[in-house]
Amino acid sequence: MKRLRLLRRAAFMFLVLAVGLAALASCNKGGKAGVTGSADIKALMVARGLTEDDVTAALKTYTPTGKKDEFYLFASGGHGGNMIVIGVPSMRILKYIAVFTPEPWQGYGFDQETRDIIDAGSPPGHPLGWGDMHHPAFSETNADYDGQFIFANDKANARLAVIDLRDFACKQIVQSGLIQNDHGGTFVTPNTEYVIETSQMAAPLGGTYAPLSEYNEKYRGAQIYWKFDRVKGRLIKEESWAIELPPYMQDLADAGKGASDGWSFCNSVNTERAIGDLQGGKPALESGASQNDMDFMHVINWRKAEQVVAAGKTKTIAGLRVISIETAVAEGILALVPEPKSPHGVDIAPNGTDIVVSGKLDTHATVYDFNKIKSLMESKTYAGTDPYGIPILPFRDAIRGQVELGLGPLHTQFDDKGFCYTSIFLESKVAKWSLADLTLLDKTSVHYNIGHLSAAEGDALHPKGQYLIAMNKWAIDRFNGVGPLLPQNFQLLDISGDKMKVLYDMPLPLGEPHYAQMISADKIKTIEMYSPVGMNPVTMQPDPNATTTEEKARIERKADGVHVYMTLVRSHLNPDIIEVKKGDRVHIHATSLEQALDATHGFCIDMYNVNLSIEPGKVCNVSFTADRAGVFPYYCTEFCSALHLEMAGYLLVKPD
Ligand code: CUK
Ligand code: CUA
Repeated sequence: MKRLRLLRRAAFMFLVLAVGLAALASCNKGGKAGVTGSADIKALMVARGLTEDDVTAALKTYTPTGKKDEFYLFASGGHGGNMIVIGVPSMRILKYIAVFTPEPWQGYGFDQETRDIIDAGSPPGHPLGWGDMHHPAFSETNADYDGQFIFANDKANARLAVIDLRDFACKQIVQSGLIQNDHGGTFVTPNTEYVIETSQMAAPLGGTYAPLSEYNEKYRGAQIYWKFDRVKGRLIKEESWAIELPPYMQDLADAGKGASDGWSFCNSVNTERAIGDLQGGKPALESGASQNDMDFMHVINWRKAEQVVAAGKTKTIAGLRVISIETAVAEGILALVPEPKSPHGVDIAPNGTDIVVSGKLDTHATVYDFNKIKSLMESKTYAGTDPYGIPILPFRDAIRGQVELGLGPLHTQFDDKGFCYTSIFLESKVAKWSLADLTLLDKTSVHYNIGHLSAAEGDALHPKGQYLIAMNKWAIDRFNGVGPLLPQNFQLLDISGDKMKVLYDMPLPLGEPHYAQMISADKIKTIEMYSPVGMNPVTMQPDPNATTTEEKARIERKADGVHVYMTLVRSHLNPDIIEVKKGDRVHIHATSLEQALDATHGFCIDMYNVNLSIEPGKVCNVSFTADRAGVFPYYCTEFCSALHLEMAGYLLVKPD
């Protein structure tokens, strides 16, 4: 590993040199005879107003044509509902992965299979058109990213998505029916046994009604442990379960690793159980929820909870097995630890024992010691219980120490050298500090209002260091104006030296990313096409409606309508004429016969909202009712060949 890094460093230095030399060469071409390259670079720097720091940053990020990035960054797309894939250090956008929101380029939400994915996570009869993606999480093996899957939550509709990293496509969306929105998710256990989802706003479990006057008695939070079947690549609700939590506002969570494997940790705010009611003359939620000096971290022994579930000590709500608070207390699997003022992030350090919590209204990061928490629970050393009978551990005995970082610390990431990086929201800064001595080492400004940050594999067992992305909420003055709705600003920081250095600004104009995870590029093994021809991209199995050779292309009239078995290959669609009667149900089964890299075809029918993306070897199925008579051209939407414009045909809908 070290060797590889050295080699990479050497390659990088060579690249820096090569870029420098190339720059010199090109400068010299136009320059006067005898003028040195460095003089020309100086002139360029003056002309563009660049400092030496700028040029160094450029050399560290510039990625010439054909060269690839060292890392992938997978960022949540916030209320854009999609995931954004970015190459690091170039900060080039590689893909938007459609997840909770239909996306026409990928045909996502337009063919039957992907429409079914979105609908499967929608409440019955209420198809959802968007989601609010917050926290992506890679699948893990032994607490390190394995590059097979990535999960993400939809805070608005309490949904989880499964994305397969073979083809960068969403394969499943689930909704539990237990909770009404989620925030503490997704987090995976060290071998992806479970994907964890936690509610934010308390509500009666199972989606039933109770007035707010019964908030303390009837409203509840919950943490759901979704069982992941890695072979099938699916979350299995029947094998999943949840643990009921008090009506505090559960916030971020993290799964233990190493020494703390088998445990999970979840922050909360609003232990005051405020409900707002401004019209009723009560304080707003923001102030009602900020009265207590301490809120609570929930500590859950999920390995033991699993046994409680197996022993049948659960109640079933919305088809999910739920451990009640009483059972959790009786079984000793749930405890609370006080946390200073309105905590937000909870992050388990690579050593598995340090738990870093930052309070939005506190200036410190607090480092809890898992071993202390565990022995306090084992010896039943409590400072009291909360109104629901949950034991509260003594704060001072549970922590290893605190480090003063600044105003509004939020989230923490780790590197490969024992350093921590915490986002400081109110100061718009990143703080670097030593985990061993709890000392602040460096602070650098970012622009502006940083939320999450993401270091290379920075929440895994073996972080990679080197790069960090500051995910800034506000861009303010960084870019050319685009009207009142500004992009977010991702800033790339070099964290390989003693001092952090901002290298690059990247505007992100699609939703509001919250968290992102960065993975070594060599861990991602994508397929180049669907093979053999006729694959269903959702099941990754041969599609029963595939048309694997052009000879089999045909139109069949069946009891349920007209079935068109279509093939696409450069540069024609077969059949290229489809004749139906007004009112016919039409089913198109389109197969790409291509097996060439990047030879994607699209398929659309004008005026019928039919739009597919048919990558090499893929099958798409779409059904619609031909309810308007007329002549409707159809065509391939991807410029696939010189005769792409001729890749077209007619749908003729005869009037009755
Ligand atoms: S939350 Cu957005 S800044 Cu949803 Cu992870 Cu902290
Ligand atoms: Cu196929 Cu254009």
